[in-house]
Amino acid sequence: MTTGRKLCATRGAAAGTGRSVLVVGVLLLLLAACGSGGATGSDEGGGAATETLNDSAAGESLGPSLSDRDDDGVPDEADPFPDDPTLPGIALEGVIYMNTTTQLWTLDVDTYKISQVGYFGWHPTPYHNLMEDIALDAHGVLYGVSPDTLYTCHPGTVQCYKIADVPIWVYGLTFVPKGLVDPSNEVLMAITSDGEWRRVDVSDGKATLTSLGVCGFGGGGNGDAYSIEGIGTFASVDTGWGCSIYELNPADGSAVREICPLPAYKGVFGLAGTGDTAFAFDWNGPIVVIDLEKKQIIHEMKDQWYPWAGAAVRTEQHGE
Ligand SMILES: [Ca+2]
Ligand SMILES: [Ca+2]
Repeated sequence: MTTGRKLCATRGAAAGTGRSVLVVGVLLLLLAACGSGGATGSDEGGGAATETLNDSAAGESLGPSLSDRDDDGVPDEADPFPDDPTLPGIALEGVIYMNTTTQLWTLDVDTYKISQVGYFGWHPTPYHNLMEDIALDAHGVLYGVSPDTLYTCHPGTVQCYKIADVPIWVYGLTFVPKGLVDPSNEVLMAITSDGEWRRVDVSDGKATLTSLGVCGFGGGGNGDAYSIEGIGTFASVDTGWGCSIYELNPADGSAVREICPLPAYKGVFGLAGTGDTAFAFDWNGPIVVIDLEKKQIIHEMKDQWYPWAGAAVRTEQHGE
């Protein structure tokens, strides 16, 4: 549905109900103990999982426990399925994940090779939904948002399980490391159709989206954002004449600096990165590699036509 809505040049008009804002704000307690970074086996899980994220895992402050009672590498507080060792699955470290509305892909940050992981499966609803964007937490738990639902998705089987209803259309989804928005918790943030930077909190299967400010400089809807501990928070912003990559203040979404305008790209709906490198994924297919320090494009991949809708990378990176 309305697959062109996120085009930078048309976002304002395509926002539909205008000021209605879809923000998914899920606060997850993410403790420092990151898992081993193990690969997500595609043969894992996806089976008889709980179909809705329990509230204890999403949105509520829990005690400072490091317990991982199902021993799957995801602490209970961050585990949507704390008694199921097959879910939620752990994403690879040092890998960019990106999505179309129907498929999950990965990008090797060294070789730039892209690989299809698979088609999203939707639970409990049997019908197809459309994935607007994805986000990864510090533990490698993958989340995704459709026009009306927040999911957690196994990054190997690509089966998605409903967490909460989402009241506002989300364009971009990212976790922000602890200490930036919340002093002790990692926080899920959304960029909504009106360009607001919103915290996502989940309770009783409902997502509440609380605006912390306007994303970027307030120039309308935006594409995506990512945030990595010790590196920064970055977003693709609609400047009105094309997209541009900005560094954001994660506390309120305001622009810290413009890094690299991308006037040739009108639909950078996916943004992720590693170290000093950002990867911008355009709705029309191109992938643009940007050096954040040199503030310039260092590589462009224009030979593919997958309609990128979002991207994600873990908020903690080790040994990169
Ligand atoms: Ca666990
Ligand atoms: Ca589990």
